[in-house]
Amino acid sequence: MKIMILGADGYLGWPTAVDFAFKGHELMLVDNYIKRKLMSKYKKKPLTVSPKLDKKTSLLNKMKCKVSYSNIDCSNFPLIKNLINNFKPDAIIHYAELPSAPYSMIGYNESWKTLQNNLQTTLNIVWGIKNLKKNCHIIKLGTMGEYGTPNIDIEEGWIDINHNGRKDKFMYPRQASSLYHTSKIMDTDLLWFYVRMFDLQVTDLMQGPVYGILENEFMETNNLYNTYSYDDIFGTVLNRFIVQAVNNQPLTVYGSGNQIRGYINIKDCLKCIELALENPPKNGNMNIFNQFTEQFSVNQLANRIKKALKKNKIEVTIKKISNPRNEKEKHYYNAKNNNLIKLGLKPTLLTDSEIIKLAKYVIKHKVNIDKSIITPKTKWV
Ligand code: USQ
Repeated sequence: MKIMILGADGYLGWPTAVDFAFKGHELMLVDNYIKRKLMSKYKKKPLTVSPKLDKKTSLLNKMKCKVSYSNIDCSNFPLIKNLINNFKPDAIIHYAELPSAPYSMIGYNESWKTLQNNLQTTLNIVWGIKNLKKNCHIIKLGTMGEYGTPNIDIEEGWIDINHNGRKDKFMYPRQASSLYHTSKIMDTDLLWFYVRMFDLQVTDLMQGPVYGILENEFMETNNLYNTYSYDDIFGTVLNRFIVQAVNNQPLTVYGSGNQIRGYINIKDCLKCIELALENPPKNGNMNIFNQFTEQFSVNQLANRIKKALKKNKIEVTIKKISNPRNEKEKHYYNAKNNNLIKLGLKPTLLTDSEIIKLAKYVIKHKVNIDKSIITPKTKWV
């Protein structure tokens, strides 16, 4: 297939590109390095820095993969429209969004940048493929955070409602707890509107926090690991906890630690993208899949890491700190995730050996850890 990957330099974009390139797809990778620029603006560094896409694509092409790249801003309509017109993709994987809840809560400029970048890019993709190719499947990364933490079970995208004796199917209610997550709700709405209006094919993947590093020979041999962030703005909880554990710092549990989320290993995340690609909806339909494999609280997560690393003689301490976020700390949480499993996903669970494997990767790069970028500084209110 001809596939465009938007946001191809990122934590998920780059491993997706490697995975699909070796599976024989023809790829157009797109990134304007906004995440690298923001990380440098806020003085944050990932655990390892990989080269930019020019170097990475030339290494892939040496392996007989068919990959090109373009350094453009997807929120610029003429640029993305031209690229789509020239490449004529069968599918677009849309990761080109600012993905950080803390970043979106820093202040007015950051909240606007998140909204502007994320929504404008989604809108541009819709209009970019509208006249060109109705059968271009848009696979969009959404988030479990769109649903928030409701006091009822979380369905996969849709819910049947009986009201005053009548019945209809609606999008499951959404109620996020950061501006970033709210931008993803708006994205979903935008796509669903255009699916109905323009007969598009869209899959929206409601993903929980991802963790890990893709184990891949090509990436390991050439030192082209995906960007593993552990700082307070761009790092997510599990990856942060592993760095803190390896660096002998206490795991920073926010508030009571009873916040429950659905987690997924990066390996499974790539498999989900592949399953979404192989199972497009019919035109005028939207697939919504919940993309996580297991759910647990922050406390359970911290304790699992502590227990697993003890086996490797790493003594982990856990410290509850005042929650910088405005989120429910005690809540019901029961989210469904049957769709991707029905399509063939075999979950990789967070076993002791997965934790130890990840810790070994972090130990290998321990000299790069910057202790000063871990403590949370952005407060929601
Ligand atoms: N948390 C801690 N300690 C930390 C960091 C986080 O207790 O050091 C807590 C947070 O308060 C929150 C939970 O862990 O309750 C998850 O936080 P996170 O930073 O791992 O994830 P979040 O900000 O929700 O966002 C991340 C990604 C985002 C993705 C989302 C999936 O940045 O792009 O959409 O995970 S989900 O959380 O399901 O919405």
